Amino acid sequence: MSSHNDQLFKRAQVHIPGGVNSPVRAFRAVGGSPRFFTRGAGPRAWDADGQEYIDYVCSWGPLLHGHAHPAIIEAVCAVAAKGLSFGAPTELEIELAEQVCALVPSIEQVRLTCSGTEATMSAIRLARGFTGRTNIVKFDGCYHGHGDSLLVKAGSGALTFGQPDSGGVPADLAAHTLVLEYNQLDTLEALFARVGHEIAAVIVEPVAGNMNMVLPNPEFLRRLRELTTQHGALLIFDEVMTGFRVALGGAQSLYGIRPDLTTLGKVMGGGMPLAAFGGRRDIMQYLAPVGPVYQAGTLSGNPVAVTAGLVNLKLSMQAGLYQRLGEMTHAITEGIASIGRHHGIPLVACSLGGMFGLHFQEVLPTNLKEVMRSDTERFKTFFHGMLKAGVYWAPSAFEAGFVSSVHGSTELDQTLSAAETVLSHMR
Ligand code: HOZ
Repeated sequence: MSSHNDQLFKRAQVHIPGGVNSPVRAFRAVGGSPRFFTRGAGPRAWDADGQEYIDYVCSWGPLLHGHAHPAIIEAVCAVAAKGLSFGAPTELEIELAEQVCALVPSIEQVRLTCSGTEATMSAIRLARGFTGRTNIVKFDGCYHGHGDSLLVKAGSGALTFGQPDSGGVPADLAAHTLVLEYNQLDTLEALFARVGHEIAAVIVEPVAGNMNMVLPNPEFLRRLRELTTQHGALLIFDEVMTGFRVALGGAQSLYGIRPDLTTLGKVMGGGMPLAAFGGRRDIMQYLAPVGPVYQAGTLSGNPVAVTAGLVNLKLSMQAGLYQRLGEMTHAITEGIASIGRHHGIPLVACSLGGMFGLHFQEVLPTNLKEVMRSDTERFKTFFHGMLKAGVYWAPSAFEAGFVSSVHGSTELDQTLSAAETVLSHMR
């Protein structure tokens, strides 16, 4: 007899392309039916068959304090009762803008959007408008949402499905996106020496999280800052994934780099559709209504989403939170990797704050080419074994994982014991 998940997946495919509203969710990279979730609480979530999972996807990052945190739910319900949307300003947006600027000092002004994609595509338009230049630089395997200019050699779902260059993106437009290898200095230097004066912006995930997780070489980030400054190009840090997740001040606070523009999302919205882009005041002043670069949104700054974000950030400011989160994430991921190696399976892990990568190979990759050496067949076996044991992992070898502040020692023990069972049978 097929499960409720199977039945729902079959039904979903009739009226929704692929049965999902975002491709990676379809489980195509791992096979089987996606889990249709019915509820979540803290570090756990339950599917349509009533199966319980420890959740390491955390809605792909936003749930820094787990599912349905009581403080967030209470605040969201209270504000929702007063009206869902006005299409006009509210005081809540000012509070969130003040909070974001205080926590991320490179952001002097900020504009709220509904998704990370909107934030990155708006940041690119703003950079082009500000500099009067057209070309942008991105890195192979970095994903910056699905805006046309950015779906070139993209990571995440585009990579999972082997289509890093999407159909429907005009070749003329893609030609203005120059792609380099992540963490590689010589090609970066050479490109800037050749056409630095034509580059509007370099956009980068300061910690890559859409080709699994890849740590930056600090020198790579430092040189990016120097070269962009020297050539009058803008440096955009895409911190949609890393913002308020690897540290309260984002990856830029850990690596000591001040980008010109930053994009944020995920944790900033606490699970609601909310994102932002912001940065230097002189650049942000190019935005309409004060400047010539247009950008808008009916639901931008939505009061319910902003409230969820405000409470999520407030919870994130508890003393010692990122220290504890980092230790827990490290214990879980290093624990799994060492179990793998103990059983003769090449497995390495990296983590920062509540974000992690697990690669089925001997050494930590530093760019996409190296990421591609991972054993995706082993990942599939691991994924399904863990799923069966009640541990929910991202259904792709090319996604990062996430731990919340409410994952505790019970989740650690249960996860490691599941990993022992799964990995010991995988040789
Ligand atoms: N591309 C997203 C993760 N990097 C997946 C979003 C989703 O399916 O919700």
